[in-house]
Amino acid sequence: MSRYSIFSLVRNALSYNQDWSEAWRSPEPQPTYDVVIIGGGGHGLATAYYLAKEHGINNVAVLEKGWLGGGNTGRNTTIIRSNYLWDESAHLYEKSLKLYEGLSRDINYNIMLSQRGVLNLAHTLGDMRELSRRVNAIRLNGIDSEILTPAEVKAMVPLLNISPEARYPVLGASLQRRGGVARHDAVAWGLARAADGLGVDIIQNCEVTGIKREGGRVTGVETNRGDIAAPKIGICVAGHSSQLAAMAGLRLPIESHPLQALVSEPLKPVLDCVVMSNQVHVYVSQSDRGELVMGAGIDRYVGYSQRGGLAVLSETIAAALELFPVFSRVRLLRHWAGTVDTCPDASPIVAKMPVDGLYLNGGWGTGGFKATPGSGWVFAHTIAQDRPHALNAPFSLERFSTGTLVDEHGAAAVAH
Ligand code: FAD
Ligand code: PYC
Repeated sequence: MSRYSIFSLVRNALSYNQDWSEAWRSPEPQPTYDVVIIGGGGHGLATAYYLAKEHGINNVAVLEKGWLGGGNTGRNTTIIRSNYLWDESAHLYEKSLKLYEGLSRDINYNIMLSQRGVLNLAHTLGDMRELSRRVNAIRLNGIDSEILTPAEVKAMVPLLNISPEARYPVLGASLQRRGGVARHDAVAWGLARAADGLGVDIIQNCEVTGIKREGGRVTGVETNRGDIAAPKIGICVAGHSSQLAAMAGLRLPIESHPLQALVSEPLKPVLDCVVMSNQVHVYVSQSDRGELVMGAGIDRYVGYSQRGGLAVLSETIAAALELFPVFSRVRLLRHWAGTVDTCPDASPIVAKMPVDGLYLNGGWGTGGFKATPGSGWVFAHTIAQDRPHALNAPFSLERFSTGTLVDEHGAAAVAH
C-alpha cells in the first residue's frame, strides 16, 4: 500500500468517512419517469445501465425495497459460466460472459472477475456420456469446453479424492476454462455507480406495493414513498416475481424456493478453480478471503425464508467431505439462503407481459448471477424497443402454453 493510500485511509477513518464522496446519489423519487425498474439487484441495475448507455433512455428510476444487492445478488456463490446445452441458452449466457469479460473496463469498476475454470465431475459412465454430449453441443456453439481425465482433474485439484475406492470415484470432468467467479457486491455497486453517472435515479428503501393500470396498460407504481407514474415498468425482483406480477393481475408458472450456501473459516489458498458435482451434489470454490464457498440444491418446499433447513445444509457438507475428505478439519463460519424463482424448464422469463408497458425479467432460479450483464442488456433492448432481442425471444411467457420449453435442468447442475 502506498504512503498516500495509508494517509488517506487514516484521514478517512478519523473523519468517520464524512468526506467520502458517494458512489451514487440518493435522490427523492420524482413523480414521473420514462421507465421504472423494480428491484435493485444486479439485473435491475444492469437493465437501467444499458437503457441509458445503449438506448439513450436515462429518465429511469430503479426502486429497491431494501438496499442494493441485498437480495440474491449479494447472497449468491458468484459462479459464472456459459456451458449450457441448448443453442438458445448458450447464446444468451455466452453474451453475458462476454459482457462480463469487458465489464470492469466498461464501468470503470473492478468486479474482480477471476476466470479460474469451472469443473463438472463425472462419477459414472452415464455421467461421462452426458458430459461428452454437453461438451460437444457447447463447442458447436463456439464456446470453450473440454473433457479432462481423472489424472488431469487431480493435477488441477490436488486435494480432490480421485481414488477408485471412493464411494463416487471420479471418472473425468468437463471444464470451461473461461468460467470462474466475480465479486458479487462489486457487480452491483459498479453497475449502480455507472447507471447513476448516466442519470438514472437509484432509490433504496422504496418498496413497490401496487402496479397501476388503465385500459390494459400500466400507468405507474404505488410505493411506500408515494405513487410514481411511468408508461413502462420492468420487474427484476428475483424471488418475488410472482408477487409483483400478481399486482398486475398475472399468474406466473414460477415457484419460489430457498437456496442455501455456506462458507468455512478462511484458509490459505488450497483451491483455485470451481468444482461442481451433480451426482455427489455439491459445489466448492475458494473466495479471495480464503473461505471455502459451498452449496447444493434448493430446499424442496416453497417459501420466502432467507434461512433454509438443516437437512440441505448437512447433506451439502457431507457431500463436500466425500470429494474432499481433508475438509473434515475445517470449521463452518456461516450459512444463509436467498429466495430463488424457478421455472418448470429451469430457464428464465425475459419478456413483454400480456399487460402493455409491463416487462418481466425473472425465473432465473439458481443461476442468474452469471447472466447479470447479458440479462440487463437484452431486457433493456426489450423495454426500449417494446419487442424482445433475438437472444431473449425464446425466453417468453408463451413458451409454457406453446410447449417450446428450453429445458436446462442439466446445466443448472448441482443447484436444481
Ligand atoms: P436480486 O439480487 O434478488 O434483486 C431483486 C431485488 O428486488 C432485491 O434486492 C429485492 O429486495 C427487490 N425487491 C423485491 N420485491 C420488491 C418490491 N416489491 N419493491 C422493490 N424492490 C423489491 N447464480 C449464478 O449464476 N451463480 C451462482 O453461483 C449462484 N449461486 C447462488 C447461490 C445462492 C445461495 C442463491 C440464493 C442464488 C444463487 N445464484 C447463482 C442465483 C443468482 O443469485 C440470482 O439468479 C441473481 O442474483 C438474481 O439477480 P436479480 O438482480 O434478478 O435479483
Ligand atoms: O448456476 O453455476 C450456477 C450455480 C452454482 C451454484 C448456484 N448456481
